[in-house]
Amino acid sequence: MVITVLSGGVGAARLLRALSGSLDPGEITAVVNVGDDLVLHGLTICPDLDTITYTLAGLNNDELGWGLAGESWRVMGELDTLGGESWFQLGDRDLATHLYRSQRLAEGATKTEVTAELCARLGVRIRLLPVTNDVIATEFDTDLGRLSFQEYFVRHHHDVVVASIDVVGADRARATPEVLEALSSATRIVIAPSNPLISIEPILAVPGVREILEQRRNDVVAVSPIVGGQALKGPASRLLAELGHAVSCVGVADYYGAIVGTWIIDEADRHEANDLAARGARVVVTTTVMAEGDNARRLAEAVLA
Ligand code: FO1
Repeated sequence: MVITVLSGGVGAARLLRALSGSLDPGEITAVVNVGDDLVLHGLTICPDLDTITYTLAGLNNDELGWGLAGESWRVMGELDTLGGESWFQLGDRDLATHLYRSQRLAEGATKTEVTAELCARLGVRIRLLPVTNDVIATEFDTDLGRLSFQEYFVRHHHDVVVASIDVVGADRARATPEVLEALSSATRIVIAPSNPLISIEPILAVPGVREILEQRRNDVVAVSPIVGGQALKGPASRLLAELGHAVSCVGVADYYGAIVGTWIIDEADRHEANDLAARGARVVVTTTVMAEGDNARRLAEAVLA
């Protein structure tokens, strides 16, 4: 079985790690969101790619949920002294990744190539593919005006009212040939339990991606990011509500539209199974909270079953 997983950050990283316990990592590809990417201090930073890379390499900082374990912050301290921008924290170890990536991009390498190089160096065997090598940027219209992704997420702690979200540049972006091939040839396409509006949407918004999922709906399995009527982490619940969607598995299913053949939902949301089935999807009920005990393995088995 060859599987391709549409992936945001932490939730996707945990699912990929669980899947690699049940399947040869060489048979797993992650198509990763790059709408959160930013250029800061002249460096290109790719948070979702790095969260997945570090998690699969066993180097992730579990306390923070981003960055590297055993991190130190001396460069940020100096930058702060100099009056530089220090609201987006880049650890000393993490900075090496951004330096390496930025230098390679300046030499003409693509994001896809740099990602493969970083994964090879860190021993990550799952193939990580940025959805596009073009620049796309998720932006928010808020009650504080237009905000970039990380201004919204980190600087304002996603604590502002959002009127709309745009993935700037997505309509002109080209999915890489590797991404189109991974989606077309996979036995199964999985949508990770990442934020539908800000992690999965920037992937679906790149021309060609949604169309493949529509055509292959029977082979698409989505893991619900909603458990017990709310998102486990981050602003998904609040954003769904603010943008007029139900905060439920059905709300996410209606947002995605006709691209999901099978929904995997948590026991806590079992009462939604009939409504999901009425939308033409098969429904599998299991325990989806991967931070707890044996659940990650059980979830991986459900995805692969
Ligand atoms: N998240 C924070 O809450 N504060 C930070 O200072 C921060 C820095 C950071 C640096 C590198 C990186 O790869 C991720 C970082 N994140 C930080 C996480 C990131 O903002 C979000 O988790 C993702 O973009 C959302 O998926």
